[in-house]
Amino acid sequence: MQMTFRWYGDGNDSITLKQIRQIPGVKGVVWALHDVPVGEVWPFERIEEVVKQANKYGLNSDVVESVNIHEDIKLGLPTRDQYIATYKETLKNLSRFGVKVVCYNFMPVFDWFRTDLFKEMEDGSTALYFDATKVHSLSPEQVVKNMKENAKDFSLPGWEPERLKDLQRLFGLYKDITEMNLLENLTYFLKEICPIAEECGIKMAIHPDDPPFPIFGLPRIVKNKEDIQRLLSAVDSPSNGLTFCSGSLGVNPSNDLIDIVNSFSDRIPFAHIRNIKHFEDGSFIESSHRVEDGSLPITSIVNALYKNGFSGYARPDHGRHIWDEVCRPGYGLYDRALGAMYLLGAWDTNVLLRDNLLAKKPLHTV
Ligand code: CS2
Ligand code: MN
Repeated sequence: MQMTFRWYGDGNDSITLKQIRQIPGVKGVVWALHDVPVGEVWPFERIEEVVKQANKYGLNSDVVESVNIHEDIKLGLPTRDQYIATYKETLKNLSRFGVKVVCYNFMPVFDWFRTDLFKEMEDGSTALYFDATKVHSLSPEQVVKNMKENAKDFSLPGWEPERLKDLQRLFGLYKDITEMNLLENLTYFLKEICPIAEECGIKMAIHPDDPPFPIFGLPRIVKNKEDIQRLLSAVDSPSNGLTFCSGSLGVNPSNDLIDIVNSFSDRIPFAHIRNIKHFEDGSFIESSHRVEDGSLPITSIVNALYKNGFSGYARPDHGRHIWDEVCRPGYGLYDRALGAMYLLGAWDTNVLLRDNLLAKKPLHTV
C-alpha cells in the first residue's frame, strides 16, 4: 500500500507540499488540474508543472483524482464521441508523466453532497454531515445554494460552477434516463477508454456514488457489491477498476465493506479510507478515522487489504476540521494527517506481525 494525500495545487490549496512531505509515510499527492473545464484536454505543460512540483518534494504524482466525465457521455448524447476523444488525449498526456491511476465518477449532475459542511461535533471540531431528514425537503437548487453558502468561499471539487449553471436543463435531460441506460453509457465509455488506458499503463478507478442511493430521481449505478460486479464484468479489462471508498459505500449499513474488498481486491488500484458515524434516521457524520469514533470497521478494512496483497494507492479521505484550522471542507491538513497515521499504523502492525519484527530493531547507523 502506498499512502498518498490529496493536494489541490499551488495557489489553490492552503496546504503546502512541504507540509505533506512531513506526514510520515506519505509517498505521493493525489491531484488534478481543477481549472481545466470538463471535456477539454489537459495540456501537457500544465501536467508537467504539477509533476515537477511534487517531485521536488520527493512526492510522486501517480494518482489523478479526477478527470471528470462530460455530462454528454453520461447521457449518451451523439456529441459524446468528441468528449471521449479528448479524454483519451488527456490519458495519453498523463501517461507520458507516469500517471498510473485515474479516479473518476459517473454520478449524474452532482458529485458527492452533504447538507452541512461544518457541523459541530461534541469535541468542538466540525465535520461534513448529511441530514437525511433535511435532504428530503430540499430541491436540487436549494442543495446547490446550501453547498455554496456552506463552503465559506472555498471551491469544492465536483461542484464546479460550469457543471451547475444549467441545472434545470440537465435535470430535464436525465428525466428518462434509467439505471440501465446509465450503465450502458458507462459501458460504452469504458469500452472506448480501457484499450487506450491499457496501452498507457493507466488504471481507471471509478468512485462509488456518494451517498450510495438515488437522489432527486437521478439514477445511481455504483452503490453496492452487485453494481460493482456488474460494471467490472461489463468491460473485463485490468484498466477497468474501482476506487474503494469506505466512507461512500459505508453510508449503506448493508454494504459489507470487507466482503467488497475480498471480492474485488485485484480490481482496486486506489482506496479512500475514512470513517463515518451512522444515525438511526439515516443521517451520518464524517467522524475521525478511528474505529471507535464511527460505525465502519476501518482497521479490518486495512487488514483485508493487507491480506489480499494490496499494492495500490490509498489516501485518508475527508477529515474533520480541528485545532482551529481554516481549510477547504473535508480537506484540512491535521485530521487527514492523523488519518494517514492511523491507517499506516494498522497496516504496519500487519507487516510487523508477518515479519515477526515486533522484537526490538537494531539501531540505525549515522
Ligand atoms: C469525493 C469526491 O472522495 C471524495 O473526496 O468527495 O469528490 C471524489 O473526489 C469524486 O467523486 C471522484 O471522482
Ligand atoms: Mn472518496
